[in-house]
Amino acid sequence: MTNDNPEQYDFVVLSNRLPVDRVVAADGTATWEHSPGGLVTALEPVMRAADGAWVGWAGQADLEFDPFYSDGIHIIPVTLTADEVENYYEGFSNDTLWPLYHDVISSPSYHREWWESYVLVNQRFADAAAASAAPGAVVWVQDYQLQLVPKMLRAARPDLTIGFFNHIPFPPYGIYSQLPWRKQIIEGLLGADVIGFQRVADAGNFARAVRRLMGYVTKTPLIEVPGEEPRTVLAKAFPISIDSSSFEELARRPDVQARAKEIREGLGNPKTIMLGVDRLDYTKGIGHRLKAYGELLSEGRLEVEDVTLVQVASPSRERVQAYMQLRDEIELTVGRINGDFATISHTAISYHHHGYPREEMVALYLAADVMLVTALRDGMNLVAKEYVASRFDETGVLVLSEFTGASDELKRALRINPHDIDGLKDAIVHAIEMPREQQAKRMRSMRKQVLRFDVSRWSVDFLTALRQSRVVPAVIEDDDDPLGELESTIDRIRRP
Ligand code: GDG
Repeated sequence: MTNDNPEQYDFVVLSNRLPVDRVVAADGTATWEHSPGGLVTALEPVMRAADGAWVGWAGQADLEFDPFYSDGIHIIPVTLTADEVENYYEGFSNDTLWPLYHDVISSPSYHREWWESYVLVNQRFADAAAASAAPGAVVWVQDYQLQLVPKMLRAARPDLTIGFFNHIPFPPYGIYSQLPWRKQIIEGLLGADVIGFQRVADAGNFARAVRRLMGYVTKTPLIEVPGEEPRTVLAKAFPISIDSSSFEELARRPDVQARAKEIREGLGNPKTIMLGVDRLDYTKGIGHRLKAYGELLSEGRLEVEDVTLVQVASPSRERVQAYMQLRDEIELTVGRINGDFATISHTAISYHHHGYPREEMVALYLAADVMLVTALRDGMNLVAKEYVASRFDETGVLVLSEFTGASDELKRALRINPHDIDGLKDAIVHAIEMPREQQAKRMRSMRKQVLRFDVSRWSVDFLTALRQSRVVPAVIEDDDDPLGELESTIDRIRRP
C-alpha cells in the first residue's frame, strides 16, 4: 500500500496545545513561534526524520487556521469555540480531571455539559488525526485532555498503531471511582496499543481500575482486551525527562553564569539562596513551603540577613476559580512574611508572578544553593531535573517531595513529605547546613541519572515499545511500512 496523499503522514502527534504560539505584532501581522517546551524538544528529531505532523489547538478560541509547515513540523490546527474552551478545557480538563487525578487536593467539579463538550472535542481531535494519518501510521496522543481519542481513532482507523502518554498521575481506584464517566475514560484509553505513565504506581492504579470496572485480565504490564478481535495493551511506566545536556550547556555559558552572580548580588549576597519554580498551581505545595519558611524565620532558626527565598510562580489557568483563590492566598502569605521579617536591605521572599526566558531560569538554578520542590502530587516535576542538570559543579541541594514522579528516580535528594511541616523545616535547615562533600556526592549520583535518562531516551523507549506492540498489518508491504521507517528513524536518533 503506497501513500500517495501528500497531506497524510506516517507519524502524527496529538496534544491539546500545538507546539507553536501565534504572536501578533503591533502592526497586526501574525507569526508562529515555536514554544520551547520539553515535549517539542523530545519529538522534534523524530518529527523531522519521519516528516511528521502535529495536531492541536492554537490556544485562541474561535479562530480557524489552515494546516501549515513550520520548522520541520506539519502543523494541523484544531479549532475550539469559546464555549468549548470553557467547558472542555477550563471545565472538564482543568476543573474535573486535574484535581481528581491529583489526589483531590482541590474538589473536582462534575458537570454533564462539561463532559459532553469533552466528548465532542475529543472526537474532533480523533477526526483530524484520522484524516491526516497515512495508512499504517503511528499516532501518539498526549495527556489527560485527550483520553477518549485512542478508542475513537481505532474505530475510524484500525490500521493505525496508537500510543497514549499520561503526563499527570493516574489516581488510586478509591479516588478515580468518583468520576461519573469512569468507564468511558478507561475504554477510551484502552483503544491505544501502548499506554505510558510517569510512575510504576500510576500504571498499577490504571490496571486496577481496568480490573474493577471492566473485569479484564491484567498480567502486568499487559492488559487483555476481549472482543471480536481480542487485543493486548501494554500499560507501563515511561518516566519523562528533560533535554539534560542543553540545560548543562546553558549553565556553562559565561553570560548565564555572570547573570547568576548578578542575581546573587541583587539579593544582597545572602549566605543562602533558596529557590522555588512552579506554575501557580495548588498541586505544587507552594503554601506548605511558605509556611515552613515563615516558621523558621519566626523561630529564629533562620535569619533574613542570611537566607532569601526566590519564588517564581508562573501564571497559570487564571480563569479557573480555584487558581484565582490560590493566587490570593499565596500573595497574602508572601506579603505577610515579607512584612514581618524583611529589613530595608534584605527581603525574605523575592516573589515573581511571571514567566522568564530559559536563560534566566538556568541563571536562577545556578544562583540557588537550595532548590525546594514541595509538590503535594506531581506526575514527574521537570523543575527538579532541570536544577540537577544545571548544577555541573556538583554543588547545591535538592529538597524533593516524595509525591513527585521525580522522587522515584532522584533517590539522593533530601526527600520530604510536604504535609509534615516540622519534617520540611528540618530538611530545609539540613539542606542549608549540608557540607560541600555531601552535596557533591548526592548531586553526582542524581546528575548521572538525569544525564543518562534524558527526554530523547524517553521518546525512543516509548516509540520502541509502540513499534513492538503491533504486528505490521499484512496489507502493508515491507517497503511501505511506516512502522519500519519509524524504527529506522529511532535507530538513527537513539544514543549509543
Ligand atoms: C506537567 C505535569 C510533568 C515554569 N516556569 C517557567 C518555565 N517553567 C517550565 C519549567 C518546566 C516546566 O515549565 C514545568 O514542568 P513541571 O514538570 O515542573 O510541571 P507541569 O507544568 O505541571 O507539567 C508534570 C510534566 O507535565 C511533563 O510530563 O512533569 O508532573 O504536571 O520545564 O522549567 N520555563 C520558563 N520560564 C518560566 O517562567 N522558560
